[in-house]
This record gives sequence, C-alpha cells and structure tokens, in this order.
Amino acid sequence: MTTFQTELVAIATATNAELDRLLAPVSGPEGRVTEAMRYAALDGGKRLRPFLAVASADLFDVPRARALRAAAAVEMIHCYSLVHDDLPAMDDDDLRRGRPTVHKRFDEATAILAGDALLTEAFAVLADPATHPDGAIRAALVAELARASGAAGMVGGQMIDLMAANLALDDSGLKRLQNLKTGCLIAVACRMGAVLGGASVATIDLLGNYGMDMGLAFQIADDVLDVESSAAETGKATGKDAAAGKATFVSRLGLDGAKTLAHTLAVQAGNHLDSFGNKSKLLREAAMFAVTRRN
Ligand code: GRG
Repeated sequence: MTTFQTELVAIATATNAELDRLLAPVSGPEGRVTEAMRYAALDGGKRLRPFLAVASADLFDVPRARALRAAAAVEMIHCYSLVHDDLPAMDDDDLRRGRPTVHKRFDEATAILAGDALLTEAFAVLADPATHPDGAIRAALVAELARASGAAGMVGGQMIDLMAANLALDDSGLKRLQNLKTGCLIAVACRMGAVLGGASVATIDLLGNYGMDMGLAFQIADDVLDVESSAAETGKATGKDAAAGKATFVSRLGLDGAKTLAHTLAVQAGNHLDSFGNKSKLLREAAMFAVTRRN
C-alpha cells in the first residue's frame, strides 16, 4: 500500500471509532432513530471527507482528537445527505455502500428522521468545547459547515440536480451544480482543518480552492464510474445518469474528455498547495486518488 492508502485506512478507522463514540447508543423508545443513524454512519464509505479534514489539520499541527471531531461532523453531514438522496422522493435507490439503503432497511419516516438527526448532531459536535477551547473557532467551524451544507451549497446543488432535466444547463451551469452538490462539502472539510489550526483567511482559502478543484475532479470521476463500473464494485446502482437522460461531464465531453479534465483538475488542486511544500504530499495524492479510484 502507498503512504496515502495507509493513511486513508488509518484515518477511516479512527473516524469510525469517533463516530461510534459520538453517536448515541440504541436505547429507549427513540432507539429506532439512533439505530438508523448508526446504520447510516458506521461501517462503510471511503471516509474521504474525514481524511481531508484530518490531513488539512495536520498541515497546522492540530491535535488529532480535535481534527477527528471535525472529521466526524463533516461525515455526519455526508451520511445524512446520502440517506436523504436515496429516498423515493429523490434518487430512489435500494443500495448504498453495498447494503440496503436506510429507508429499505428501516422505513421512509425513520430515514428522514435519521438524516435530520445526523445533520443536527454534526453542529452539536462542532459547538462542543472538546472541538476547540476557543469559542470563536468553534463558531467559525459551525458557520463554515452550515454554509457549505445549506441552500448556498450542497442542498442548493441537490435542488438544481433534481430540476436539471428541465433546465437545459450549459457547461458552466453543470459545473456550478456539481460544485455546489459535491464540491462545497469536500472543500469545507479542507477548510475546517485550516480553521482548527487558526490559519489566516488567505490560507483557509488556499485549502478551500484545493478542495473545490479536487471536488469537481471527484465528481467527474463519479460520472465516469457511473458509466464504466458495476454495482458490485461501487456498492451503489450505476448507469443511472444515462438512464435518467441527465447531462454529465461524460455526456458532454465523452469518456476520454471527462477523464482528461478530471486529471487536469486533480493536478490543479495540488498546485494550490505549493506553498506547503512536501507537507502537502498526502493531499496531492488524495487528489490523484479521487480520479483513479474504482469505487
Ligand atoms: C439530499 C441534501 C441532499 C444532498 C444530496 C450527496 C448527495 C447530495 C447526493 C448523492 C448522490 C451523488 C452521486 C452525489 C455526488 C457526491 C458523491 C459522489 C457522493 C458519494 O460520495 P462518496 O463516493 O461516498 O465519497 P462514500 O460512500 O465513499 O462515503
């Protein structure tokens, strides 16, 4: 395994332990929702966003325990978005991370509530003094994650995606949709590492720019996998974009064009980190992983 792969696994393992500790146990009459939250958040996923939060925090020598709380918070938001995206009212999927989706394993109402509770718990984690002793830093983390997740970020992107068939998006419209839906959350994972490290606004923005380029590369690679890969490899349904007649980077540029653009963006992402020198090696490798992964 490369250093990057070893680190990705190590951070994923530590994130799982953190999520297990932070999520309430299954108990009492409300235990069904905590069981669904744990089902959605534990056991599975590449944990790329937690990796980015921790690797970014490492640039500023942030204590690992603090970085893992930010990592767990961003993963809770990601997991909530997957649970809601899979609902019949949205993408209507039966398979996620190689297992039945939450509404299939439980029911729709429980899936909605589990998503809602993962969303709100993420902010409770960030607001807790264990995340950082300085209240201003905690408030900045909450504001960053809220902005990236809401109507100006991921939720906005999802809204555009749901209406995309009727919008006749041009290339820049498609890029904006993907930046909002996927890029903002990936970028904020990187930004939160820098916020935890007390970095300047300019430095936080460098990490954010890395994240936005890497996020777009990641999404284009996802479009490629949707065409080239199978459910057995990805753990989720594939071929859905073409079946839905959705415009993607693959439908616009062709497979080779999409792969070339993803690679160019991954290199461009790394270039934002030049000033960190060799310290940013893992993040550069993460950008390459985003475009070469098989799931
Ligand atoms: C419902 C508010 C709301 C938002 C949904 C995340 C999302 C937005 C939709 C999921 C569908 C999709 C293909 C989104 C693009 C981002 C993406 C590729 C998500 C999957 O992320 P991975 O590959 O998943 O990191 P794992 O399972 O590895 O964590």
